[in-house]
Amino acid sequence: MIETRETFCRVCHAACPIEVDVAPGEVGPKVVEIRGVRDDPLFEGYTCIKGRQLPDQMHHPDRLRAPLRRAVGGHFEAVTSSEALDEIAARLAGIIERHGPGSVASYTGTGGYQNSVALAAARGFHKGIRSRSIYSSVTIDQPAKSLIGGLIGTWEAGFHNFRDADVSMAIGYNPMVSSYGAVGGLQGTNPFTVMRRAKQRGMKLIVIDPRRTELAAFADLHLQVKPGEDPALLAGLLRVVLAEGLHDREFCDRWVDGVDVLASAVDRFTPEYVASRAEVDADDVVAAARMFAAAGRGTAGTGTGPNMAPNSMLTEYLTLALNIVCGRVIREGEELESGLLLYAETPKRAQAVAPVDYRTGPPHRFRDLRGYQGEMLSTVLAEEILEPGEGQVRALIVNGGNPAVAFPDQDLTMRALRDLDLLVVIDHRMTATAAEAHYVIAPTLSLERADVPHLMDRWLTQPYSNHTDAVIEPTGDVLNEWEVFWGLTRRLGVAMPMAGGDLAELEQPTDDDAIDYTYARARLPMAEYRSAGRRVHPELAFVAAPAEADCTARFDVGVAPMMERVAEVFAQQTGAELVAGFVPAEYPFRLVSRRMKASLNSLGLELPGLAKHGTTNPAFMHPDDLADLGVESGDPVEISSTVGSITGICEAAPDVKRGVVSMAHSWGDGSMSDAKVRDIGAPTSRLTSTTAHFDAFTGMAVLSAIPVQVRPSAS
Ligand SMILES: Nc1nc2c(c(=O)[nH]1)N[C@H]1C(S)=C(S)[C@@H](COP(=O)(O)OP(=O)(O)OC[C@H]3O[C@@H](n4cnc5c(=O)[nH]c(N)nc54)[C@H](O)[C@@H]3O)O[C@H]1N2
Ligand SMILES: Nc1nc2c(c(=O)[nH]1)N[C@H]1C(S)=C(S)[C@@H](COP(=O)(O)OP(=O)(O)OC[C@H]3O[C@@H](n4cnc5c(=O)[nH]c(N)nc54)[C@H](O)[C@@H]3O)O[C@H]1N2
Ligand code: SF4
Ligand SMILES: [Mo]
Repeated sequence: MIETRETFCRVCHAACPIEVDVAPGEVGPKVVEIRGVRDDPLFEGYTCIKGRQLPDQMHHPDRLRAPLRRAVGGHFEAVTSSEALDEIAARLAGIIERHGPGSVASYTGTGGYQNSVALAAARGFHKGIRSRSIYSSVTIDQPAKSLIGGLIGTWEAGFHNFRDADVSMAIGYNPMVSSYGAVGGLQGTNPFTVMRRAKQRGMKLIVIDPRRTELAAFADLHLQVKPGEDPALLAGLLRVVLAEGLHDREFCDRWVDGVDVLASAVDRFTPEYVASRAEVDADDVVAAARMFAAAGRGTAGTGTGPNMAPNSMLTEYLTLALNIVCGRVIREGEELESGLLLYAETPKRAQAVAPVDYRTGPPHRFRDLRGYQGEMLSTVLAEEILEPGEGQVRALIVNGGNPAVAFPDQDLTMRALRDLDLLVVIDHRMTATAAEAHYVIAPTLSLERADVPHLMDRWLTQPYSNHTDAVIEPTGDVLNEWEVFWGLTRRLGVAMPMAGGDLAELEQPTDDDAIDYTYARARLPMAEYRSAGRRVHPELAFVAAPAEADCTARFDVGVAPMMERVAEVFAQQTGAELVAGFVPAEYPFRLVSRRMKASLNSLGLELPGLAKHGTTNPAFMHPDDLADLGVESGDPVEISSTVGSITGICEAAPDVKRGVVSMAHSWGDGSMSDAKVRDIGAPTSRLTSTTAHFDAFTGMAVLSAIPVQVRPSAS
């Protein structure tokens, strides 16, 4: 008998509501099929190919269903979870005694982020043992987004919504594949339909991307920018807007400092200069600026592409400056899209919040970098592991992540992982990182746990709740991520402070206890959130309140460090000059990052329904570039940066700009060899360096627009 239960997908952050058909199986209930929930007002039945593999993922024969321990001979042996946690706790206690609490680190990756309590549990554990060594993938994703308010300021009520935008400028993101978008509306929730409707109501779309992406196919104007030249292009757009007086003067007078400083800093970025530098048409630069400025509503926003390219903090700054000088903020009486139901309520007044120094986190031992917002930088973790001395990291708990292939600088990362006294990995797959571990803990997977859509809560276009119970009982000796951290704090005899109190005080907490403790300050109290089910709450829409009469806070679009950067950009021939060792004639290509439909970072190849779409991360290049190199689709090419080389399998792609290699990350393994590239791909992280190519503000390594050379490969 098949029973249908409702929940939401958690393969990626988008949280698409789904119906799950469950049938009795030999060892327990079995998920046989999933479908999108047609009548959902936001998602309208949308699912993607990854979500549709959930039945296979849940019941995969190779799925880890019990913990593993590295035995004396180096192989893995079975161990129960309570034995594993006993042994791990004992080893952590010894490490803390020898090296101090800061020597114990955790890294929460994309798999952890998909569980609404995993990062909070890791934070509670760190508080309990008094270790600040908390890391997550946020700091190798778009860290400029978290920090930029510290330079330019913010707006309490936020920037314009997508739902009534007249224009949207998308700089290096592709929601049609990634379900990610700088604006709500394109984050998950049926992006193709949402975009078609937006176009029907007359919204203009400007896309700035070196690839003619699935999003660019909808664009009124696509600027196929040379990778890494976004700062020059944005300076050029700002010049047109400011020189032609297209900005919102009234708004600027009341709320914005530095407009004249910015105007003179960008004055040299004429359309002709920008055109030659960014390899776009000068007329298109002018047209894009006018199209954006002429619209009454709508914003420009960036994605991972430019956030991973050189000068990412400057790109983010100039993008926000464009929104700010055009006054694209929510005004008094206007509605915000998301109800932010899971987060503590804060005022939403139509007023600026002045920039505050963000360099306040604990210092790293390297490169004058600091942690922020309660986390340390993943781009510095390998050095913190390898460098002896006070503060050295000796134990690492990987909470649903795969640093061996995802972290920048693969050589350094692999050395660091192998140098650890203790590596614990929580993952249902034997990944390249798990292969290095002392213990691998088998987690429950999404359909086996209660959850809330905590990432989407920020981006949903209406106040929307969707708590889910587990839809099937797990089989095997599997633990929810919170249980790992709770089990360790209990054994170590320390507290596990979370928003709702000390979870370690509870004798047998449930998933829902962990949720209650994590979201104790939720605007819609968790008991109500839970009983509301999947529902829109129009009555909870935020309406921007009036500004305080005496509010003196202002944006600053002309801060000195950023204006200096603008001058530096002008002094360079190309953004690639920021990459140490760059020589123009030797590195004529730029390798850019991209997402692919049938994988989620390193996840996917193990599932037949995804692997049939390809078992390698092709090096997509323009057909004319392939012809010039004398290679064809399917041929191996050697791709070398200033720090390393990989073998890629090239594939002709007319949608890729000439001179560009477009390639997905987190493929391959930790062997540092690409002998199996056709079967498992190759990690582009080997072409990157955390120490030589990074943004001084965020510590972000250059992971896109990487200068490379491409040669036919002998192998
Ligand atoms: N060169 C280059 N490098 C990049 C990027 C790039 O564009 N270019 N992108 C960067 C970005 S944006 C990110 S976010 C990082 C990704 O970095 P990571 O998040 O470290 O990498 P993933 O491969 O997503 O690892 C997630 C792991 O979680 C596991 N997992 C899935 N579901 C669950 C679960 O329910 N529980 C547990 N415990 N585990 C689960 C998966 O099996 C997988 O091994 O990579 C970064 N690195
Ligand atoms: N299917 C799928 N979905 C995913 C993921 C996945 O691996 N697969 N990963 C998830 C994760 S971890 C994240 S962080 C989000 C990311 O979500 P997005 O930011 O939307 O990621 P991408 O789809 O890679 O889009 C980045 C775009 O930037 C462009 N680009 C690269 N370099 C430059 C540059 O220098 N300048 C400009 N202007 N553009 C550039 C690329 O061509 C690409 O089209 O996606 C998430 N969703
Ligand atoms: S977009 Fe993300 S949440 Fe939605 S079905 Fe695909 S993997 Fe699942
Ligand atoms: Mo990411």
